[in-house]
Amino acid sequence: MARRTQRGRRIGITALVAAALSAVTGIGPAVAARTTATVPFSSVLPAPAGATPAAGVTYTLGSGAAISTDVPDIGDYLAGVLRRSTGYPLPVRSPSSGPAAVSLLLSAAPAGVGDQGYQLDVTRSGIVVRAVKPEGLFAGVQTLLELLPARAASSTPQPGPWVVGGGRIVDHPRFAYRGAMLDVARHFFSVAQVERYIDQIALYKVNRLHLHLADDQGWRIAVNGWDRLTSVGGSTEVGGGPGGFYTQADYRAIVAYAQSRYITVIPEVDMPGHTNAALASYAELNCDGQAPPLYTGTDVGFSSLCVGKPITYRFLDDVIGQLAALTPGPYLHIGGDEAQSTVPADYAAFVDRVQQIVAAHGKQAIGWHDVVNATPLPSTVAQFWDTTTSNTAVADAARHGTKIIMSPANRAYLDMKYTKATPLGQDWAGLTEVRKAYGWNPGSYLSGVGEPAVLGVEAPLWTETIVTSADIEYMAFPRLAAIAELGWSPQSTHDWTAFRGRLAAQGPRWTLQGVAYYKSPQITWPTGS
Ligand code: NGO
Repeated sequence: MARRTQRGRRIGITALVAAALSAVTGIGPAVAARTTATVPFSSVLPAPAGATPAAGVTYTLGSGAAISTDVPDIGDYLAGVLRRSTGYPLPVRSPSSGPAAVSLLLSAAPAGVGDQGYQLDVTRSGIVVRAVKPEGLFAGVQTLLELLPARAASSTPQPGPWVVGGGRIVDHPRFAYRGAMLDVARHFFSVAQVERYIDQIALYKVNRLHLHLADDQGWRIAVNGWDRLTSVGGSTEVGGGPGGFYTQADYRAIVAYAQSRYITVIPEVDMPGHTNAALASYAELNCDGQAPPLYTGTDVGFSSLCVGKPITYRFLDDVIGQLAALTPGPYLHIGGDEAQSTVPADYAAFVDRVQQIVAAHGKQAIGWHDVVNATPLPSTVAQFWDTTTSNTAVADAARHGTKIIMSPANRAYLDMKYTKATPLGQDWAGLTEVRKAYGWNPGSYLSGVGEPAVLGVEAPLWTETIVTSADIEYMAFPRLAAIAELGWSPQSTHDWTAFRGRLAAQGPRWTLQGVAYYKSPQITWPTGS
């Protein structure tokens, strides 16, 4: 009995290795098990700007491998991931203590990689990542992790060998801003759930996490002096669940965790509309002095802060001031969308005034593109979220210097259903299968908004129908990877067939990581993923 169990287990592991290898090579299990096939450079997602494989050259990470690094935290991150899957000790040390299997260096990177790029060399004697800045080094580490066999993504020890194909990758992003947004207002997500998502998006070189912290259904961030925002406004969510909120300490923990993955958190408090939770918490914020009831439905456009009352701006100065103090990055998002309950003149006056408050606290405002109907400050960024490919007001703003973040709802919204049969999500912007999410060019999509006006791309996940981490993952993956690639990779690499292959290679990794991704029939997922 014991022998049979033992044998069964051994067969299980062999099959797992074969499946993992066949996953990355496309070779059948019987062949894959006998080869030391490496992950081709063409599997790296997002596609690098330049990659030159060296035929016949490989490097094998052995049990005695060490990591030397100019940035200890990045060495620890890499070692932390690989210790779990390899079971090797992987000591992390300074480059001054001699050569190591993996070197992460802030020296001698080609200038062309800029602040966010890197160069990665795999030779017979080791692996070297070079960058100008730590964020570039971190991006290079993500590429290295993708070049290791898929089983490196496992959180439990897997059998070697850990072979990496030789060559050089010189890589840098197309856009500086590559974002994901999570709506924690419609449904609340805990610090641990947000950190889980941070870990997942970091793999694809996403460097901004926009948190939608307040909406009609919930206020999710503690503001000193305004306790009812969270005790009342944070007490429910869509469907009437318990809601929740972040203390400022919780929020700092999210910001620090994101920073450790080179991701900047951008907080959003939506205004003047989408404010029922605040209006329900404080009667004095309402023009008629009456607090409305809490709201747990999914309608939009029915609430507005009282634009004419001085207390509105005292309130916003406290909110924006405290958020600014919690935010190391340059941006605060002020929402500004769907203000159907605010007359246009009031809306413009309100947005103009709020931009000044943001500036007074040392930050730049981002607003949904509706804010171009006010007078954007030169520093204000507009986030395009419509389903059209032309918008005169946005094009005019871009012509006058406003930078644009591209989140077209019918391409980049992760809450749209994939197909009619998708159990989660909405379809107001259409159905968005992976090919549609990938098939557009952020640098020319919106007429009159050319590449120089585009700061980057962002994939928002609104959570009217999203309740668990598995729900997040089902809607985000694989589409988040598509938007991340549009943000990072040069347009010259844009190719659906090649992208399908890169995406397929992620399947076994997501499976090992326990990511509940959507197995789109548009992708040929490897067996066992
Ligand atoms: C719209 C709306 C949100 C919804 C979302 C759902 C924007 C910017 N405002 O996008 O309130 O949650 O659609 O897809």
